[in-house]
Amino acid sequence: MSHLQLDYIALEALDQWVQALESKETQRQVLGMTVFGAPEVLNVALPVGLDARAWPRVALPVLGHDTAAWVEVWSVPAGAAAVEHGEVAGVAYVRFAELVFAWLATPLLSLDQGLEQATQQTYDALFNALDQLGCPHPLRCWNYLPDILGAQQGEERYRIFNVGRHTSFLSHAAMIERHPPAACALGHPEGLGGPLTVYALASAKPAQPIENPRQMSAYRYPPRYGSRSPTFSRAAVAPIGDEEIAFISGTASIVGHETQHLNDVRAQTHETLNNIESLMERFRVERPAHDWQAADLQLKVYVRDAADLPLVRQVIEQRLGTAVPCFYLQAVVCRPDLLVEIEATTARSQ
Ligand code: 3EB
Repeated sequence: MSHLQLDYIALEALDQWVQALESKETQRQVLGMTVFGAPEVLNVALPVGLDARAWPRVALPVLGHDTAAWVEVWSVPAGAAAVEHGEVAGVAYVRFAELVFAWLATPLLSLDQGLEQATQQTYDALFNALDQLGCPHPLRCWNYLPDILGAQQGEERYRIFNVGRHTSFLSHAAMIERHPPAACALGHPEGLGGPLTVYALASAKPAQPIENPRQMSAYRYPPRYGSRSPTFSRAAVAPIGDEEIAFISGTASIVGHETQHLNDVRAQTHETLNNIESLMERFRVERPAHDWQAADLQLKVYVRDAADLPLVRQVIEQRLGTAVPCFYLQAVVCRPDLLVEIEATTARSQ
């Protein structure tokens, strides 16, 4: 039985699905979940027992599937002990053995409120909470913010976010041992808002970062992408229980540091998959005990324009087949010329 498992469940099926998950036969329990859907579903009550924890809810529309929301569910075995949940310094968490799912949503009262400071405070709070919980190693961070490409005092908001995040990472450099986690940073589509939402998986044991030889490491990007570089690794492999789990960061059509295939969503999807395949090759070299294959991934795909979904899906199915679980959301990628971004993990059920 896999130690950490990821499933995407349609909101309407969540109640029954969780009951089956917790049944005698399956004996698993929810470590954490995040709801992704159109804004009107984000206030919907979740099944009793799950609702109390105020899980992160992110206003990104579901694409290509007849559900109001995808619920991203991380689960762990129930056998050894029950998960423990609580809050430290404004950060909500669920802990199980050496693993923590933690989240916080920082309200941005107006779009010109100091995003840099809000981001820095969010990450400071997260890092301090993880440290107090004895799981100081973030494996994977997810970031969602409104109007990511908008400008504030002449500066792009994603770049302002990067300054705040960078500052916080620097002041916790000893804790994270200069290995940034795998990550992604996405914006709500135009007209949709929300707080700055950050959630993370963290561990008592550090992950090994994996970089992609086809891409410059993001933490080395030249200043033309902002005064402070984005702090994330292209991928990370984490020892969890007796398994190794791969977390592939948001991956896009970037070679070196430059966007490829302007205005060509089909070619951008191919290039993104080239980058993911290249990372899988690095996994095979650096962690040869495991046979890392793209077919074992499950994908969360962010498409900027809903109308591009059929082309993106066609390329993914052509390259990886139809058996790879694939979940599509509409989101704004953090460069205006990027049309698609794909994140992936190997934490699959079965
Ligand atoms: C890139 O490769 C595309 O800022 O955390 C991908 C993954 C991207 C994570 C982040 C940004 C982030 O630069 C964007």
